[in-house]
Amino acid sequence: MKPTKILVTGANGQIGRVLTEKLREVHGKESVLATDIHKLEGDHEPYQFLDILNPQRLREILADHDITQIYHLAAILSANGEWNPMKTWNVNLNALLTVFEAAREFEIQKMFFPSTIAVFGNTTPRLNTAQDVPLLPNTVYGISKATGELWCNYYHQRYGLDVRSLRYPGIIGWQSLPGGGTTDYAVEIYHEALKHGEYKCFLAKDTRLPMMYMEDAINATISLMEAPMDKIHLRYGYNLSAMSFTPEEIAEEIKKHIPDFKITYEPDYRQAIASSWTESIDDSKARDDWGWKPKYDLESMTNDMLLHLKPLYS
Ligand code: NAD
Ligand code: AKB
Repeated sequence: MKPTKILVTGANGQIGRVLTEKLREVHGKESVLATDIHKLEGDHEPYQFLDILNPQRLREILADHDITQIYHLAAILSANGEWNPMKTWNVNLNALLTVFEAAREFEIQKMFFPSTIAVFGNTTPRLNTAQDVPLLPNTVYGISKATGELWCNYYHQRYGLDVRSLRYPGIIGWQSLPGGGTTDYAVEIYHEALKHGEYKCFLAKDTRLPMMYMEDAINATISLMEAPMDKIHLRYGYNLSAMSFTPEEIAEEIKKHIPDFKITYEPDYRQAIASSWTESIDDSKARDDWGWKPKYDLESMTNDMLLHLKPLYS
Protein backbone atom coordinates (compact mmCIF):
# COMPACT_ATOMS: atom_id res chain seq x y z
CA MET A 1 0.00 0.00 0.00
CA LYS A 2 1.44 3.40 -1.04
CA PRO A 3 1.65 6.08 1.70
CA THR A 4 -1.33 8.47 1.72
CA LYS A 5 -0.73 11.57 -0.45
CA ILE A 6 -3.72 13.86 -0.85
CA LEU A 7 -4.45 16.34 -3.64
CA VAL A 8 -6.94 19.13 -2.81
CA THR A 9 -8.28 21.11 -5.78
CA GLY A 10 -9.86 24.52 -5.11
CA ALA A 11 -7.84 24.63 -1.88
CA ASN A 12 -7.95 28.42 -1.72
CA GLY A 13 -11.74 28.48 -1.40
CA GLN A 14 -13.97 28.94 1.64
CA ILE A 15 -14.00 25.23 2.49
CA GLY A 16 -10.67 24.32 0.88
CA ARG A 17 -8.62 26.51 3.20
CA VAL A 18 -10.07 24.92 6.33
CA LEU A 19 -10.25 21.38 5.02
CA THR A 20 -6.63 21.48 3.83
CA GLU A 21 -5.51 22.58 7.31
CA LYS A 22 -7.51 19.78 8.92
CA LEU A 23 -6.21 17.14 6.50
CA ARG A 24 -2.66 18.31 7.28
CA GLU A 25 -3.34 17.91 11.01
CA VAL A 26 -4.53 14.35 10.37
CA HIS A 27 -2.06 13.16 7.71
CA GLY A 28 0.93 15.51 8.13
CA LYS A 29 1.72 18.74 6.27
CA GLU A 30 3.82 17.18 3.50
CA SER A 31 1.13 14.60 2.72
CA VAL A 32 -1.47 17.16 1.57
CA LEU A 33 -0.88 19.12 -1.65
CA ALA A 34 -2.98 22.30 -1.96
CA THR A 35 -3.78 23.40 -5.53
CA ASP A 36 -5.83 26.26 -6.96
CA ILE A 37 -5.73 28.95 -9.65
CA HIS A 38 -5.20 31.48 -6.86
CA LYS A 39 -2.17 31.36 -4.58
CA LEU A 40 -3.03 30.87 -0.93
CA GLU A 41 -1.89 33.68 1.34
CA GLY A 42 0.52 32.84 4.16
CA ASP A 43 2.32 29.57 4.73
CA HIS A 44 0.30 27.03 2.82
CA GLU A 45 3.10 24.91 1.35
CA PRO A 46 3.08 22.47 -0.27
CA TYR A 47 1.12 24.34 -2.96
CA GLN A 48 0.97 24.02 -6.77
CA PHE A 49 -0.88 26.14 -9.30
CA LEU A 50 -3.46 23.89 -10.98
CA ASP A 51 -6.16 25.01 -13.36
CA ILE A 52 -8.49 22.04 -13.22
CA LEU A 53 -9.32 22.60 -16.88
CA ASN A 54 -5.76 21.49 -17.75
CA PRO A 55 -5.74 17.65 -17.85
CA GLN A 56 -2.04 17.46 -18.74
CA ARG A 57 -0.99 19.44 -15.65
CA LEU A 58 -3.35 17.39 -13.47
CA ARG A 59 -1.66 14.18 -14.65
CA GLU A 60 1.82 15.64 -14.08
CA ILE A 61 0.88 16.55 -10.52
CA LEU A 62 -0.66 13.14 -9.79
CA ALA A 63 2.53 11.47 -11.05
CA ASP A 64 5.09 13.85 -9.53
CA HIS A 65 3.50 13.77 -6.06
CA ASP A 66 2.44 10.09 -5.97
CA ILE A 67 -1.13 11.16 -5.15
CA THR A 68 -3.37 8.45 -3.65
CA GLN A 69 -6.50 10.49 -2.70
CA ILE A 70 -8.25 13.48 -4.31
CA TYR A 71 -10.56 16.01 -2.63
CA HIS A 72 -11.99 17.75 -5.70
CA LEU A 73 -13.38 21.04 -4.38
CA ALA A 74 -12.74 23.40 -7.33
CA ALA A 75 -16.03 24.80 -8.61
CA ILE A 76 -17.97 27.93 -9.47
CA LEU A 77 -20.84 28.41 -7.02
CA SER A 78 -24.54 29.10 -7.58
CA ALA A 79 -24.69 32.89 -7.80
CA ASN A 80 -21.44 33.48 -9.71
CA GLY A 81 -22.21 30.48 -11.90
CA GLU A 82 -25.14 32.25 -13.49
CA TRP A 83 -22.89 34.96 -14.99
CA ASN A 84 -21.25 32.49 -17.38
CA PRO A 85 -23.17 29.20 -17.58
CA MET A 86 -20.87 27.51 -20.13
CA LYS A 87 -17.75 28.28 -18.09
CA THR A 88 -19.50 27.01 -14.97
CA TRP A 89 -20.42 23.76 -16.72
CA ASN A 90 -16.86 23.37 -17.94
CA VAL A 91 -15.30 23.90 -14.49
CA ASN A 92 -17.93 21.99 -12.49
CA LEU A 93 -18.72 19.08 -14.77
CA ASN A 94 -16.22 18.67 -17.63
CA ALA A 95 -13.30 19.09 -15.22
CA LEU A 96 -14.88 16.51 -12.89
CA LEU A 97 -14.82 13.99 -15.76
CA THR A 98 -11.15 14.83 -16.35
CA VAL A 99 -10.46 14.16 -12.66
CA PHE A 100 -12.39 10.87 -12.80
CA GLU A 101 -10.45 9.66 -15.85
CA ALA A 102 -7.14 10.63 -14.25
CA ALA A 103 -8.23 8.93 -11.01
CA ARG A 104 -8.78 5.71 -12.95
CA GLU A 105 -5.49 5.97 -14.81
CA PHE A 106 -3.47 6.67 -11.63
CA GLU A 107 -5.40 4.12 -9.51
CA ILE A 108 -6.50 6.73 -7.00
CA GLN A 109 -7.64 4.96 -3.82
CA LYS A 110 -10.28 7.45 -2.62
CA MET A 111 -11.96 10.55 -3.98
CA PHE A 112 -14.26 13.20 -2.43
CA PHE A 113 -16.83 15.15 -4.45
CA PRO A 114 -18.73 17.92 -2.66
CA SER A 115 -22.33 18.16 -3.79
CA THR A 116 -24.88 20.64 -2.48
CA ILE A 117 -28.48 21.45 -1.60
CA ALA A 118 -28.47 23.25 -4.98
CA VAL A 119 -29.25 19.88 -6.61
CA PHE A 120 -32.81 20.39 -5.34
CA GLY A 121 -35.35 22.39 -7.35
CA ASN A 122 -38.92 23.59 -7.46
CA THR A 123 -40.36 20.07 -7.73
CA THR A 124 -38.49 18.82 -4.63
CA PRO A 125 -40.52 18.58 -1.38
CA ARG A 126 -39.31 21.55 0.68
CA LEU A 127 -39.55 20.28 4.25
CA ASN A 128 -37.38 17.55 5.74
CA THR A 129 -36.26 16.73 2.19
CA ALA A 130 -35.53 13.02 1.88
CA GLN A 131 -32.45 11.47 0.26
CA ASP A 132 -34.10 10.31 -2.95
CA VAL A 133 -36.43 13.00 -4.29
CA PRO A 134 -37.13 14.61 -7.66
CA LEU A 135 -34.18 16.81 -8.66
CA LEU A 136 -34.93 19.58 -11.12
CA PRO A 137 -32.30 22.22 -10.28
CA ASN A 138 -32.65 25.55 -12.03
CA THR A 139 -29.11 26.92 -11.75
CA VAL A 140 -26.24 25.74 -13.93
CA TYR A 141 -24.40 25.08 -10.65
CA GLY A 142 -27.21 22.79 -9.44
CA ILE A 143 -27.43 21.01 -12.80
CA SER A 144 -23.66 20.43 -12.83
CA LYS A 145 -23.66 19.06 -9.27
CA ALA A 146 -26.72 16.82 -9.82
CA THR A 147 -25.05 15.44 -12.96
CA GLY A 148 -21.75 15.13 -11.08
CA GLU A 149 -23.51 12.96 -8.50
CA LEU A 150 -24.68 10.60 -11.26
CA TRP A 151 -21.11 10.34 -12.57
CA CYS A 152 -19.90 9.51 -9.04
CA ASN A 153 -22.34 6.64 -9.00
CA TYR A 154 -21.25 5.55 -12.48
CA TYR A 155 -17.51 5.57 -11.75
CA HIS A 156 -18.09 3.55 -8.60
CA GLN A 157 -20.36 0.98 -10.27
CA ARG A 158 -18.47 0.70 -13.55
CA TYR A 159 -14.85 1.04 -12.39
CA GLY A 160 -14.98 0.43 -8.63
CA LEU A 161 -13.65 3.93 -7.85
CA ASP A 162 -14.06 4.62 -4.12
CA VAL A 163 -15.75 7.99 -4.55
CA ARG A 164 -17.69 9.54 -1.65
CA SER A 165 -19.91 12.61 -1.66
CA LEU A 166 -21.92 14.94 0.59
CA ARG A 167 -24.68 17.41 -0.20
CA TYR A 168 -23.37 20.31 1.89
CA PRO A 169 -25.90 22.92 3.03
CA GLY A 170 -24.73 26.58 3.11
CA ILE A 171 -21.44 26.58 5.03
CA ILE A 172 -20.63 29.30 7.57
CA GLY A 173 -17.20 29.86 9.09
CA TRP A 174 -14.95 32.58 10.51
CA GLN A 175 -11.76 31.26 8.90
CA SER A 176 -12.51 32.19 5.26
CA LEU A 177 -14.87 34.22 3.10
CA PRO A 178 -17.44 32.61 0.81
CA GLY A 179 -16.89 32.53 -2.94
CA GLY A 180 -20.04 33.60 -4.78
CA GLY A 181 -22.92 31.44 -3.54
CA THR A 182 -26.50 32.18 -2.55
CA THR A 183 -25.94 31.33 1.13
CA ASP A 184 -23.02 33.81 1.39
CA TYR A 185 -25.23 36.29 3.26
CA ALA A 186 -25.01 34.12 6.37
CA VAL A 187 -21.23 34.72 6.57
CA GLU A 188 -21.26 38.36 5.41
CA ILE A 189 -23.83 39.28 8.06
CA TYR A 190 -21.41 38.55 10.95
CA HIS A 191 -18.61 40.61 9.39
CA GLU A 192 -20.92 43.56 8.63
CA ALA A 193 -22.55 43.41 12.07
CA LEU A 194 -19.13 43.80 13.70
CA LYS A 195 -17.74 46.27 11.15
CA HIS A 196 -20.73 48.59 10.55
CA GLY A 197 -23.52 47.47 12.90
CA GLU A 198 -25.81 46.94 9.92
CA TYR A 199 -26.32 44.63 6.95
CA LYS A 200 -28.32 44.85 3.73
CA CYS A 201 -29.45 41.32 2.96
CA PHE A 202 -29.88 40.16 -0.65
CA LEU A 203 -32.51 37.59 0.38
CA ALA A 204 -35.99 38.25 1.81
CA LYS A 205 -36.33 38.06 5.58
CA ASP A 206 -38.34 34.82 5.62
CA THR A 207 -36.13 32.76 3.24
CA ARG A 208 -35.41 29.61 5.21
CA LEU A 209 -32.38 27.57 4.08
CA PRO A 210 -30.38 24.63 5.45
CA MET A 211 -27.01 25.75 6.87
CA MET A 212 -24.04 24.26 8.72
CA TYR A 213 -21.10 25.52 10.75
CA MET A 214 -17.67 24.96 9.16
CA GLU A 215 -16.41 22.74 12.00
CA ASP A 216 -19.33 20.36 11.46
CA ALA A 217 -18.81 20.36 7.68
CA ILE A 218 -15.13 19.48 8.06
CA ASN A 219 -15.89 16.77 10.61
CA ALA A 220 -18.55 15.30 8.32
CA THR A 221 -16.10 15.23 5.42
CA ILE A 222 -13.33 13.53 7.41
CA SER A 223 -15.78 11.04 9.00
CA LEU A 224 -17.24 10.11 5.62
CA MET A 225 -13.80 9.66 4.07
CA GLU A 226 -12.51 7.60 7.00
CA ALA A 227 -15.59 5.39 7.31
CA PRO A 228 -15.00 1.70 6.49
CA MET A 229 -16.06 0.76 2.96
CA ASP A 230 -18.95 -1.43 4.20
CA LYS A 231 -20.59 1.61 5.88
CA ILE A 232 -20.85 3.56 2.62
CA HIS A 233 -24.11 2.67 0.89
CA LEU A 234 -24.50 5.77 -1.32
CA ARG A 235 -22.00 6.93 -3.90
CA TYR A 236 -23.94 10.05 -4.91
CA GLY A 237 -24.29 12.89 -2.36
CA TYR A 238 -25.41 11.98 1.16
CA ASN A 239 -27.97 14.47 2.53
CA LEU A 240 -26.38 16.37 5.42
CA SER A 241 -28.15 18.62 7.90
CA ALA A 242 -27.41 20.72 10.99
CA MET A 243 -29.76 23.75 11.19
CA SER A 244 -32.17 25.85 9.12
CA PHE A 245 -32.89 29.55 9.62
CA THR A 246 -34.07 32.72 7.90
CA PRO A 247 -32.19 36.05 7.59
CA GLU A 248 -34.56 37.47 10.21
CA GLU A 249 -33.72 34.67 12.66
CA ILE A 250 -29.93 34.97 12.28
CA ALA A 251 -30.27 38.77 12.71
CA GLU A 252 -32.22 38.22 15.96
CA GLU A 253 -29.47 35.89 17.20
CA ILE A 254 -26.79 38.50 16.39
CA LYS A 255 -28.84 41.18 18.21
CA LYS A 256 -28.44 39.18 21.44
CA HIS A 257 -24.73 40.12 21.20
CA ILE A 258 -24.97 43.45 19.32
CA PRO A 259 -28.29 44.98 20.41
CA ASP A 260 -28.10 47.95 17.97
CA PHE A 261 -27.52 45.72 14.93
CA LYS A 262 -29.85 46.60 12.05
CA ILE A 263 -30.77 44.50 9.02
CA THR A 264 -32.55 45.66 5.87
CA TYR A 265 -33.69 43.54 2.94
CA GLU A 266 -33.15 44.13 -0.77
CA PRO A 267 -33.66 40.78 -2.54
CA ASP A 268 -31.89 40.44 -5.89
CA TYR A 269 -31.50 37.65 -8.48
CA ARG A 270 -30.26 35.31 -5.74
CA GLN A 271 -33.75 35.25 -4.19
CA ALA A 272 -35.10 33.08 -7.03
CA ILE A 273 -32.20 30.66 -6.53
CA ALA A 274 -32.77 30.43 -2.77
CA SER A 275 -36.53 30.02 -3.24
CA SER A 276 -35.95 27.01 -5.48
CA TRP A 277 -34.00 25.16 -2.77
CA THR A 278 -35.46 23.29 0.17
CA GLU A 279 -35.86 24.51 3.76
CA SER A 280 -34.77 21.51 5.79
CA ILE A 281 -33.07 18.19 5.13
CA ASP A 282 -33.58 14.61 6.28
CA ASP A 283 -30.05 13.26 6.71
CA SER A 284 -30.97 9.97 8.38
CA LYS A 285 -28.99 7.92 5.81
CA ALA A 286 -25.75 9.70 6.80
CA ARG A 287 -26.60 9.26 10.49
CA ASP A 288 -27.44 5.56 10.08
CA ASP A 289 -24.65 4.60 7.65
CA TRP A 290 -21.56 6.28 9.12
CA GLY A 291 -22.72 7.92 12.35
CA TRP A 292 -23.05 11.58 11.28
CA LYS A 293 -24.15 13.99 14.03
CA PRO A 294 -23.77 17.79 13.98
CA LYS A 295 -22.53 19.75 16.99
CA TYR A 296 -23.59 23.35 16.27
CA ASP A 297 -27.00 25.07 16.14
CA LEU A 298 -27.70 28.74 15.34
CA GLU A 299 -27.04 29.89 18.91
CA SER A 300 -23.74 28.06 19.47
CA MET A 301 -22.54 28.93 15.94
CA THR A 302 -23.25 32.65 16.52
CA ASN A 303 -21.38 32.62 19.83
CA ASP A 304 -18.36 31.03 18.18
CA MET A 305 -18.43 33.20 15.02
CA LEU A 306 -18.52 36.43 17.03
CA LEU A 307 -15.87 35.20 19.44
CA HIS A 308 -13.46 34.57 16.56
CA LEU A 309 -14.34 37.61 14.41
CA LYS A 310 -14.53 40.30 17.14
CA PRO A 311 -10.73 40.76 17.40
CA LEU A 312 -10.59 41.50 13.63
CA TYR A 313 -12.81 44.56 14.03
CA SER A 314 -11.95 45.97 17.45
P1 NAD B 1 -15.17 28.68 -3.25
O1 NAD B 1 -15.84 29.37 -4.38
O2 NAD B 1 -14.89 29.45 -2.02
O3 NAD B 1 -13.81 28.04 -3.74
C1 NAD B 1 -13.70 27.38 -4.96
C2 NAD B 1 -12.24 27.39 -5.35
O4 NAD B 1 -12.14 26.81 -6.64
C3 NAD B 1 -11.67 28.81 -5.44
O5 NAD B 1 -10.53 28.95 -4.62
C4 NAD B 1 -11.33 28.98 -6.91
O6 NAD B 1 -10.14 29.74 -7.13
C5 NAD B 1 -11.16 27.51 -7.33
N1 NAD B 1 -11.34 27.36 -8.77
C6 NAD B 1 -12.27 27.91 -9.58
N2 NAD B 1 -12.04 27.58 -10.86
C7 NAD B 1 -10.95 26.77 -10.86
C8 NAD B 1 -10.23 26.11 -11.87
N3 NAD B 1 -10.54 26.23 -13.16
N4 NAD B 1 -9.18 25.35 -11.50
C9 NAD B 1 -8.82 25.23 -10.19
N5 NAD B 1 -9.45 25.87 -9.20
C10 NAD B 1 -10.50 26.62 -9.52
O7 NAD B 1 -16.04 27.39 -2.93
P2 NAD B 1 -16.19 26.64 -1.52
O8 NAD B 1 -17.28 27.30 -0.81
O9 NAD B 1 -14.88 26.46 -0.87
O10 NAD B 1 -16.74 25.24 -2.03
C11 NAD B 1 -15.91 24.11 -2.21
C12 NAD B 1 -16.75 23.00 -2.80
O11 NAD B 1 -17.83 22.71 -1.92
C13 NAD B 1 -17.36 23.38 -4.15
O12 NAD B 1 -17.32 22.27 -5.00
C14 NAD B 1 -18.79 23.74 -3.81
O13 NAD B 1 -19.66 23.44 -4.84
C15 NAD B 1 -19.06 22.85 -2.60
N6 NAD B 1 -20.09 23.40 -1.72
C16 NAD B 1 -19.84 24.53 -1.00
C17 NAD B 1 -20.84 25.05 -0.16
C18 NAD B 1 -20.63 26.28 0.67
O14 NAD B 1 -21.59 26.75 1.30
N7 NAD B 1 -19.42 26.83 0.73
C19 NAD B 1 -22.08 24.39 -0.08
C20 NAD B 1 -22.29 23.27 -0.87
C21 NAD B 1 -21.28 22.75 -1.67
C1 AKB C 1 -24.13 28.30 -2.78
O1 AKB C 1 -24.89 29.08 -2.17
O2 AKB C 1 -23.98 28.27 -4.01
C2 AKB C 1 -23.38 27.29 -1.95
C3 AKB C 1 -24.14 26.02 -1.92
C4 AKB C 1 -25.26 25.85 -0.98
O3 AKB C 1 -23.85 25.13 -2.68
N1 AKB C 1 -23.17 27.83 -0.66
